[in-house]
Amino acid sequence: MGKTIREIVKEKILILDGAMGTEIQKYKLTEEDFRGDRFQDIPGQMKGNNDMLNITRPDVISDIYRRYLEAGADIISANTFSSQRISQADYHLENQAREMAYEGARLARIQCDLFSTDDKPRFVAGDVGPTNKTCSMSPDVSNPAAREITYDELFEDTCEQIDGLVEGGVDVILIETIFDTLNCKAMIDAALTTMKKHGVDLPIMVSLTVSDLAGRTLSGQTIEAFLASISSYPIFSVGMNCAFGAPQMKPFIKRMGAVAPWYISAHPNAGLPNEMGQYDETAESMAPKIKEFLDEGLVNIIGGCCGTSPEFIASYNRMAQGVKPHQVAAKPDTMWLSGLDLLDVDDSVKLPMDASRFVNVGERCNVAGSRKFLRLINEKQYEEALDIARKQVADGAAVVDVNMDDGLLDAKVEMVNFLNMIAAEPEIAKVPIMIDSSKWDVIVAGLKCCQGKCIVNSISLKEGEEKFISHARDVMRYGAAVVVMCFDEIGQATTFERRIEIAERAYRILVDKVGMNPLDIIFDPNVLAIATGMEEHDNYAVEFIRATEWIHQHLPGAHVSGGVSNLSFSFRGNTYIREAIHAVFLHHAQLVGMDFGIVNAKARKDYAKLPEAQRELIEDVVLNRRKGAADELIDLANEIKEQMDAAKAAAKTGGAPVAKPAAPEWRKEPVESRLKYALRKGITEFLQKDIDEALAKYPHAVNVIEGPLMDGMNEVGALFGEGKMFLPQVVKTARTMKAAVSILQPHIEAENTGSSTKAGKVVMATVKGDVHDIGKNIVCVVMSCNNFDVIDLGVMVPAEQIVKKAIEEKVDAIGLSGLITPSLDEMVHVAHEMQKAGLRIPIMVGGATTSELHVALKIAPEYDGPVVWVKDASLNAGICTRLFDKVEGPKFVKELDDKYAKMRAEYHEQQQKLASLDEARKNKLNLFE
Ligand code: THG
Repeated sequence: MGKTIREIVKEKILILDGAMGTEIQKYKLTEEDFRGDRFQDIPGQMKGNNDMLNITRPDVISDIYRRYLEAGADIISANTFSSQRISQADYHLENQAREMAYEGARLARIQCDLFSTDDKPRFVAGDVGPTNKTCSMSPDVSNPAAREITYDELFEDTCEQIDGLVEGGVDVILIETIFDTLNCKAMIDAALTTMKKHGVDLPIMVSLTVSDLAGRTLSGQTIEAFLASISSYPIFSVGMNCAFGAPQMKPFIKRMGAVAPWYISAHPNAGLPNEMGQYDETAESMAPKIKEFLDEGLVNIIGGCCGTSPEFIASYNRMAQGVKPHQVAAKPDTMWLSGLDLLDVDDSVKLPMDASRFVNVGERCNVAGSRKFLRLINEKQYEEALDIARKQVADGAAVVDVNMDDGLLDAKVEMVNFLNMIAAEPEIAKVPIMIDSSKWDVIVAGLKCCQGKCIVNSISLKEGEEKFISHARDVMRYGAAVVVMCFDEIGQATTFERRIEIAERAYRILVDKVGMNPLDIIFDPNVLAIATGMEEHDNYAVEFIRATEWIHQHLPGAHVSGGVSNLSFSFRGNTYIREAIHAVFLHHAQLVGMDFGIVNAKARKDYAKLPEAQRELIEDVVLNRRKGAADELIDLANEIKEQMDAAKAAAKTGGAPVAKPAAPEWRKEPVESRLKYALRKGITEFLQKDIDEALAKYPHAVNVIEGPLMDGMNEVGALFGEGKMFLPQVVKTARTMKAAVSILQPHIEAENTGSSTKAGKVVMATVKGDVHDIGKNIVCVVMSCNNFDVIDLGVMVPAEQIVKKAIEEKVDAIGLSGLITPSLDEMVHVAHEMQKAGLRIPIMVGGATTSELHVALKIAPEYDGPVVWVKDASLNAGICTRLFDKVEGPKFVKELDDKYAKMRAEYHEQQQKLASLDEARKNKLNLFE
């Protein structure tokens, strides 16, 4: 038996293969090749469905595998990137997905076995792509809670794919090109579940792709937040693929390698495709860039993505010989949580604990803990409910607790809806979520909505060990941390002894039986109300604090939390005293190891600033230092309340004015700046007021859109381009734009009575052969927000259909989108068909591989109407507005024509220069001939 991949990776750098897609293109296959005999009757186009070739042209796929093996690849990734129902639905081939996965793996197995030797065993990686759908973002701008796919659907379909892969004989599961961590989590879950079913334990490789210079995923997470999200899974390696190119990827791989406790992989593109959709890098030009990864000890596994070929891999293989692999980072010794950002809960400091390490968990998004929140949820005023979450984060909550347990609410529906809404609010979504419910199905439903690493609140032994273990396994399955309440079969622990007895028992089960990381455990030793008038309650806080100290000292790694506001229930209505009690309690509990607390983040008082006498008295009560203190505190509370009520009454009758909170700086700017700012930050609160003001200033309502609002959108586009904003923020600005437009709508309608108020009608499509639609969907959203009537034809749309729809609907323009290289040719084809059909409406072209040069050289010459390359999603609306304008439009078209003519001339001149250099070389003088 040869060595396993787990053994070999310790000895050397493993070589992964290169691109599949760009290799397939070299075989110049036809539609017939893709269809084979079996799939003659399937409607639509089949070409481009690469995974289909596993069934219809196994010879081609085997040949590519063989060539990568010859080049020295240790790992061959099966041609199964899209062998799952979700992607195959675009080709009406859902039911063939599993067969594609199985065949792709089987063919790779055969080739690898042919090449395997004892010295150099070859491995098959079952390749799992991210699908073209995202679990974390809404496809619908007017409904941020909507999802086009759920965790469960993705899980089911990936299970089927991995089932095929395992049966086909893979050695590794490679989940790659991850742009949404929730998709990734569902896929890891599917891999672990399916492997368990088959009784195998294959290594899981995870490979991320970042989509902006800020180093965030498309769904907005930083690299570190992503690592936290997957930190509790048994992963083999983590790394990156695709992205921009090797040099741009390097700093991100470094960041990963510095903290991730797994092997590191990198398989970059051969650079970014050029204006013509080709990859400029050659095996030679890539070599020094890859060499840096090797020399600096950054990787354990190296290979190629789009644009790389067996030649590249052969060169990587040569360079990697004898090079020392990356030294895997130690397991983190701190707790990692995440939202869009990482929350590293550093508990390495020795006692007494530094209070700044204390994690404030905002308590207010709790229908049982806030009357206002309950009312808002009941009345479905979600925007205002979100404000509560946003304010808590602004006030210092590092985690937000969400609880929807109310007899009259459907807690599960409300939890899912609210968490999905939070996901669209970067200012809230940046922090981790604590999912709080006494119903397990509500917690699980919540976990399936969050891409970050959440905290489950809570599990306990109250229903026995079996339930406890099963819940704990779920916590790990969904990659979360957990609050463990000190409850057991007997009931709630109220004494020191019972608290620590339960905590120790739970700890041993979680760590020894379930295999949970102790750092992911937060004990809650029950904060119970004191000063209730019943003597047996007087020692509750003292015993909580003692239990905290014991847990901190005896259960290594574990954290301690508590619902702080419970403590002062006897003083309801007297916020001042309540907060003073909390401050005293937290001071003492923190000193002995309480590092989390569910609190009212806004109302937190500073222990050191309490008046001396008050503090003494409260300390007597909290620490139960003397009899009668509680009664005195009740008297003091009443006194203070009277004083406060009197002060309030005085203020009302013209006494000392109550100071209003100062307006934030940006509110003092002129109205244009305010609108732009609101748009950029996604703040809707002042829109009505500011728009009213702008309406008085501008001659027409539409000027407000064209002026400040469009300026704001352009600014957003620019910031996104520079990596200073990430996608969820951009989507949020689009929603704000929509809100602004809907305020302006009635004014615009009133001004031009009779005429259509729509800015124009546009048909949008991702062209045939391409299934990428995230960019296009954003354009659709931005356009509709700007009052355009948008007809979205979806993905894989043939030219004929685009032309037909454009004529039928009498649209004013069409938008073509594409991400992959072959889409460039398809766009030329669409332009040609539009020309033939006599259309002359503008064509807008956008997407990652498109470029202005390609438009000038290839598309525009096919078509007599205007063809505009649109650099960013946010620019479409502005461009259309200009194009449709009677005065501006023709000017713009003229500018375009001139610009393209110039670009063509320059390009040809350049080509000629190159050609003549070539010629010159051919004609070089050879003295030795
Ligand atoms: N442990 C864990 N989770 C918990 C608790 C705990 N979750 C819920 C609760 N206890 C913590 N959260 C709150 C939230 C609010 C209040 C108390 C605890 C509170 N609210 C005001 C009141 O009832 O007087 C309501 C004020 C209002 O309506 O505005 O005190 O212990 N793991």
